Amino acid sequence: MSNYAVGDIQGCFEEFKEGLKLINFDKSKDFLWIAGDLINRGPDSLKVLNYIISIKDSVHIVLGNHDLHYLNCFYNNIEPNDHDTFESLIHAKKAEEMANYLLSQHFVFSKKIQTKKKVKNVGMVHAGIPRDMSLKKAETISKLNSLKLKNDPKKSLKAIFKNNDKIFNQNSFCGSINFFTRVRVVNKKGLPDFSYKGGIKNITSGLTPWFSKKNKVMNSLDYLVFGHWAALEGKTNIPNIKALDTGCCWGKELTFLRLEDKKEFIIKSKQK
Ligand SMILES: [Mn+2]
Repeated sequence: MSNYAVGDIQGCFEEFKEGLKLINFDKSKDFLWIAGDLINRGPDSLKVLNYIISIKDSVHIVLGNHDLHYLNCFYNNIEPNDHDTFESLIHAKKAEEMANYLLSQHFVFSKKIQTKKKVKNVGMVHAGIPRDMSLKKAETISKLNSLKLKNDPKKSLKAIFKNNDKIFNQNSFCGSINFFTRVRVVNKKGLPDFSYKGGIKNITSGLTPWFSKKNKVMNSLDYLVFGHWAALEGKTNIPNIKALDTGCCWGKELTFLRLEDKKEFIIKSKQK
């Protein structure tokens, strides 16, 4: 039995299937951790989501910004923009069921896994976790957010994308969801600057990657995986925090990581 984490699939079904074959994924005993942004930008969002639902008892998912954007379009009848590639998902026969499946997923997830030497607690988020937020708090907020989303998807999705908080509040529904699903860099106070999308080298002064200072969440975790930030090319320079998005939908790679021994399995992208 193994646990494999995979970065942003973003509708890259062929690469995803090739990866599952390479790791010899067995849904009867393995687990697949999916770090969000399952869909959009790549060519086969519908196939990806259908397949994931077919192995749903063997997957752990956290939602990403693209998943939420899709849900917002679906529930609030918003036209996808020119770069979006989830049209087929919106008009699919089982669209309601698939959207409902996404709505039930986490924002922050953790689980204990058995490695050769000891039991390790591993966490997963799509983008990042505020530096002074404990794991317990992050998971509690994540659960409350999911309940609110499920309870009234129309209204709560509208709220996320409108984000009416006057001052950023990492504990609020909108603030926490935006941090968990969109953060890359933060200012000296640890507050997110959502406009920066480049790599580590060119970060404007006064801003740092969200993970670069001590993160309270790591007091309760041995290891944390996240996606979202393809420009990192898989590197954070921090041994127990791993960036998984290696830009498959941008023509780079799809990375699978076996959590027990940190072995990486890499699939070359078929996208241009
Ligand atoms: Mn993302």
